[in-house]
Amino acid sequence: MFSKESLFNSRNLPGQSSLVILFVCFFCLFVLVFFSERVVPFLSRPTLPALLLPTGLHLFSSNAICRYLFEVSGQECSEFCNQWLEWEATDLQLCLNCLYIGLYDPFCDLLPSFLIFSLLSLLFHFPVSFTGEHKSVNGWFDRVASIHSCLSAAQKVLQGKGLQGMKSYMQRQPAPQSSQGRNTQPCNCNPIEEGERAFSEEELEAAILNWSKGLSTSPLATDRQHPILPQEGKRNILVTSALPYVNNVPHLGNIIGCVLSADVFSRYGRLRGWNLLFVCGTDEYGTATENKAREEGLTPQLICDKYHAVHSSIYKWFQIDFDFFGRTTTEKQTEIAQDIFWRLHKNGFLVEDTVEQLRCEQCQRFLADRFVEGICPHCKYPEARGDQCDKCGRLINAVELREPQCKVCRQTPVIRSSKHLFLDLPKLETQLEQWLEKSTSTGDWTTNAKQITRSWLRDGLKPRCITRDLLWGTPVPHPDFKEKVFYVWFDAPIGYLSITANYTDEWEKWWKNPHQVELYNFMAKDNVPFHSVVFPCSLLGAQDNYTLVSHLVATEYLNYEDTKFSKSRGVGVFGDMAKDTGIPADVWRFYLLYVRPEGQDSAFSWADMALKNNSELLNNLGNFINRAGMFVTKFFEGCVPVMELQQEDKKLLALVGWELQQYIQLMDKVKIRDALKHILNISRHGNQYIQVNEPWKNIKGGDTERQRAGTVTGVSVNIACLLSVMLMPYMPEVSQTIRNQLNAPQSCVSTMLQGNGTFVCSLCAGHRIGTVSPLFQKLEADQIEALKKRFGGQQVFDGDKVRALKAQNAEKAVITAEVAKLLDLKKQLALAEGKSPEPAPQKGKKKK
Ligand code: B3M
Ligand code: ZN
Repeated sequence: MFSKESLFNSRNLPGQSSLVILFVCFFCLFVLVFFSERVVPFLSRPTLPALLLPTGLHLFSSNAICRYLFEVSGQECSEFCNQWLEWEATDLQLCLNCLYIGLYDPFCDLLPSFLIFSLLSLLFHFPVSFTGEHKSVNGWFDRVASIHSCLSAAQKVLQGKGLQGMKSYMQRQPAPQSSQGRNTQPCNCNPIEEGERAFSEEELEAAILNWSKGLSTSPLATDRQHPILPQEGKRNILVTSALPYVNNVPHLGNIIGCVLSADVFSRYGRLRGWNLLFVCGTDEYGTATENKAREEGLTPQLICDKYHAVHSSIYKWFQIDFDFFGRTTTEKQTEIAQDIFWRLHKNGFLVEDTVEQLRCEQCQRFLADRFVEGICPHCKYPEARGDQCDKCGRLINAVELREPQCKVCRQTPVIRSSKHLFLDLPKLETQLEQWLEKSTSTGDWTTNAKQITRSWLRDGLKPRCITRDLLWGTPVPHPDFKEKVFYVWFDAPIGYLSITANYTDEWEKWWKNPHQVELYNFMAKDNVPFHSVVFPCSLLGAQDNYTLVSHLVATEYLNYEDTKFSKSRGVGVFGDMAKDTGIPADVWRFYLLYVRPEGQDSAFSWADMALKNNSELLNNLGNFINRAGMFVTKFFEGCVPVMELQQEDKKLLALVGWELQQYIQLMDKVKIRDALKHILNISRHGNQYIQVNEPWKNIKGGDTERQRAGTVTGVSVNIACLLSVMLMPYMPEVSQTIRNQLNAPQSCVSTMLQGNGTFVCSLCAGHRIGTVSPLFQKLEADQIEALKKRFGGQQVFDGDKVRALKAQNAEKAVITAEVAKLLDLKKQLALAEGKSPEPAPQKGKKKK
């Protein structure tokens, strides 16, 4: 699969000889772009490189040209060279398209040159120096480097950060598509081409036929009746979002990866008329919760109660429309998890083994990996953790630590053997593979989900320990393991079932009904193996006709600016902070979905969010909808005028209809980010249409002109109505506001998203619209700068947060926790600077 990352992947960096080939490709491209000013046959503009052959034929593809040049120079095009040419055609070109979109405005004519220049300098590690027969390239480099627009573009893209800058820049660009053809994959790459799409007479006729169908009379999907249960003859869809850990406030990356993506898909599915249930809840067991409880001086149950409420309110603010948001610490969880356990036991899929662990006698507990510290057996670093050393980075088995200490009471733990139960994955492997083969080939699994799963299987499955020596967990019911609880990753996915059971007693109709139910699991990629291998094995081994995942939808990672989100460093925007920014939830949703890490990592950036808000929401979408409504209000006393469609209007109907169909195809495949671009395309077409037809001028003219103004206004306001429908999954509040403003009939929602998508005239002549007002607000540069400062992570570093908490009379435990984090950070900083990590002695306190 194509990935922008591949360009920067060191494995893909060419060796010396292939660099020459690569260089030839670029160089040909450059030469041809710059020296073929003439317009050649089949082209309307001199924009493509082309080579005129002695036979009079033209070669357009730089790839073909390279092969040709090889040919005429008498050189063999080796297998290796072919590989590089193929890479150029499949990966590099897509990358260039991406860059092209981002840079397309500022210095259009210099772009090809700049692209070659920057790519070469990156690949060859600038400054470049060629010798021998390629020496003249040096001069070209120098010349391009001195062109002002190239330099400023380089600055814009690379921001002085070299490769890293290029990478972050590309992450912010829209995902490339593999083809631009209308009948193949949809593409949103090239804004110039959009208006030029040609439609056949039949296509135009079909568009008008759809338009004149009007709204369907079929009853629209009314309010949901709970409990929602599978129905015969319907598409029964069960949607889950990975269960967020209760002890953390989710950050934007967590939100887009799980609940928000699942929410958009669920809302869309309901509009499509599918019988859909969307469940989620907090994942509450495990060491992390026990830890947090100790930190805050509360019981684990109270911690769960407190943070479950925090999660609920964050998701409510983000308008995540769960059918049920539960939790894993319930009786149903115990009941179902223990039932699955006994079934696995009875069916012979559990094995026993002895494990050596550290135990603190004083605290009376086994020390999970992060509760013990000691000297690293490899590098002697004194503060290595039980699972890993932060200095040398090596993985450690806790029992290998020298001079281990319990992190809570500082006593020396002892080594104890303890019996544990393991899920016998090797024994289930064949069954698993058979099921995977079917599920991945018939369902919509994201590429990363398939890859990760494949790599787990390739390495061979090993038995996995499903028990832990902890207090806070679902108890293991087996008498020989009385003191133990289930490991969180055995327990948590069972949460999907128990949460559904807390929603309805008839939960088995969803979860033991593989023939009637399609299960969609939404998650970030780090959760994939548990959902594609471990949990399915639990269910397969339990042999009770469980519903297994049909579509595993995993996102890549969302970065924060150029770094990672980090709770401990206070870097990034967390769910509870988003509302304090004053930016509406729908705008947050829009931007997160716009940069959804779909197919590749992406980045949240404040500047980019402001840009997308101001350009896409305000100037494009909002502007179009507002103008359409205002024309009706101002020129036609609030009533939709009579429309007499001309050829140009018909073309627009066809074009809008086509965008709608792309949207539906993509959404059906859970390509949420790609589908969003088609909504924005529609309003772009709409703006262009208004711009060209100038209804504000025509309205002042004679009858014909006035009629034209009416048609353009009527068509536009109908497009606005369609947009409100398409926006529903993404921006539910804005969508509703638009329909209120247009006084749109409810049935427009169900009509337009049925089948392949039909753009119908839903606001007919004479329809009275409501009061129109602007939908979006500009995000100002200073506002964004202030927000960026606030969330950049500095607040923890400089102690602001601690001071602020003290000023607010925060709970002592909260302040203590923050102080601890601050000290820890200072220590890390000192270490990073090569200083002694010892914190400065504090007044009146003795160090232990
Ligand atoms: N709580 C991990 C996570 O939030 C875990 C997911 C459970 S899904 C069953 O990344
Ligand atoms: Zn202890």
